[in-house]
Formats: sequence, C-alpha cells, structure tokens
Amino acid sequence: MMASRSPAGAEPVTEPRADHTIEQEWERYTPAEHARWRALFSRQAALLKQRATPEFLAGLDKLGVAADGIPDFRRLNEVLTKATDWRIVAVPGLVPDEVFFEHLANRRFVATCFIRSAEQMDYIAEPDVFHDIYGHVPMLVHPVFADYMQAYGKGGLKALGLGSLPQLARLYWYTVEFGLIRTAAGLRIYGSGIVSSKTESIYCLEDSQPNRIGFDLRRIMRTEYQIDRFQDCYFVIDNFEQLFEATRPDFTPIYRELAQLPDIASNQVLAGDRLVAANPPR
Ligand code: HBI
Ligand code: FE
Repeated sequence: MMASRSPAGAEPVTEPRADHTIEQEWERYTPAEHARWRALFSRQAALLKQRATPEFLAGLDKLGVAADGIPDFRRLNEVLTKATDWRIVAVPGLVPDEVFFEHLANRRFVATCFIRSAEQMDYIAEPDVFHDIYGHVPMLVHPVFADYMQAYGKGGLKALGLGSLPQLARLYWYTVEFGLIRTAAGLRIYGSGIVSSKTESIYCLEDSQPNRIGFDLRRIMRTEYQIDRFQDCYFVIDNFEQLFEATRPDFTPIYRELAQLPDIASNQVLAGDRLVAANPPR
C-alpha cells in the first residue's frame, strides 16, 4: 500500500519522532499536488498585492516562496534561519497544544506537509501546507513578528499551567490567524488564515458586515470566535511593535482579572471599542 501524507489515516514513510516531527519528503509530491499549489498561489498573488501588508509580501519574496510548486522546507530554512533564526519543522497534522507551544518557544514553526484536495481549494478546516507555509512563514521573516511568535509559544506553555489557554488562544486567533493592520494606504492583512483564503481576503477588508476593532489585549481575550465561517470581527493593530509590547507583561494577573468578566460574543460592539472603517471595495 502507498504511504500517504493525507491527514486522515496519515501514514508517512517515517514514523513521527518524539517531538511529533517527520520528514517533509519533498521528492514525493506528485505533479498534481504541485499544480494545486500553483493554482492556490496564483490566485492569492493577484488578490494580495493590494491587500496584504507589505511585510508579508516582502517575506514571501525573500523566502522565494513562488508559484512553481510546494516549497522544499530545507531551502526555506536556509533563508529563514539567517533572517530571524526560526526554522520550519514538518508534522503530520495538528499536534497537541503542549507540543505546538514547545516548538514555538524554541523558534520552530510546525508545518503540515500535505496539500488540500482539488475539492478543498476554497475551504479546508484543518491546516495544510499552503496555509502553514504560504500563510504563516512569510511573517516569520519579520524580526518583531518573529519575536512575538516565540513569546506566544512561551505564553502558551504558561497558560496551559494556569488553565487560561482559551483566553490566550483567542489572542493567537485574532492576531496571528486573522489580524489586520492599519497602513498609510489603508487596512491591510497580516493574518495567515486570511492570506491563505481567497474569499476572506476580500471580505475582511471590504465587506460592510464584520466589525473592525482597534487592538485591545483584554477585549480580544474575552471575545469568542468561529472556526467554520468568516469572522464576525477583526482586530486592527497599528504596527507590529504594538503587538509585541502587548505580550511583554506577565498575563497571570490579566487572566485573573478576566475570569471575573463575561465573554463577549463575536458580533458584539462595546462602548469602548475603537471601530475602524472598511476599505472601499475595488
Ligand atoms: N498543530 N500543526 C499544528 N498547527 C497549529 O496551528 C496548531 C497545532 N496544535 C495546537 C494549535 N495549533 C492551537 O490549538 C493552539 O494555537 C492553541
Ligand atoms: Fe494557522
């Protein structure tokens, strides 16, 4: 039987190591798999030129992540380790939270190897190599964002011990995965869940439906989120230093404070929210 890298019943040639990593086995991708990467890459390139934050586009460029096909992690790592001392490690799929945080805390980004099927081009619930590499890795070239991701990993290990993972996971969701940033040219995307999605790249910036709210750490930690549809709200940072600075304090007293307060529904607007206008549709 052919070994497969598909998520369900994954049977990679190499057994996962104790830290859940495997070999990417880049040579084993089929022409059809590379073709799916090219299709995903090309349509995002057209959309993101005017929608992604310049730091993301610069990261893509510097890494040489291109339309040709699924990148070889070994080649990306030559650039990434020089740029910010981060490294991509291959995993078969979702790994336990503790393992995920341990890797991030040591500047290792876990990336899945399999690529979505032809039927999943527009939506896939679990991370695949396009989301993980195209979506996440370009931002790891940015020194401040790179430090933020490591701080998140360390924070994750601590939050696990404090029983506050739901609050910290919301910070990841509303920044790393679905974050927007204000630029002189208008709102731009840096969240990996958005840059790897055709329809949400347009919706998040231009649709009148969602709320766009100025970054506020405590507000984010109280806000629920949906994993199976477009977001009801996005949080907007002014710059990456603001994001990193917000993670500098010890979150322990913040978790304690928030435990007294109710959660906030994702479509709710509070009196103190700083609402940010959508970009005009183009
Ligand atoms: N594993 N491979 C992988 N990728 C993720 O993004 C990931 C994970 N395990 C846990 C996890 N994310 C999240 O639950 C944490 O952010 C809380
Ligand atoms: Fe992700």
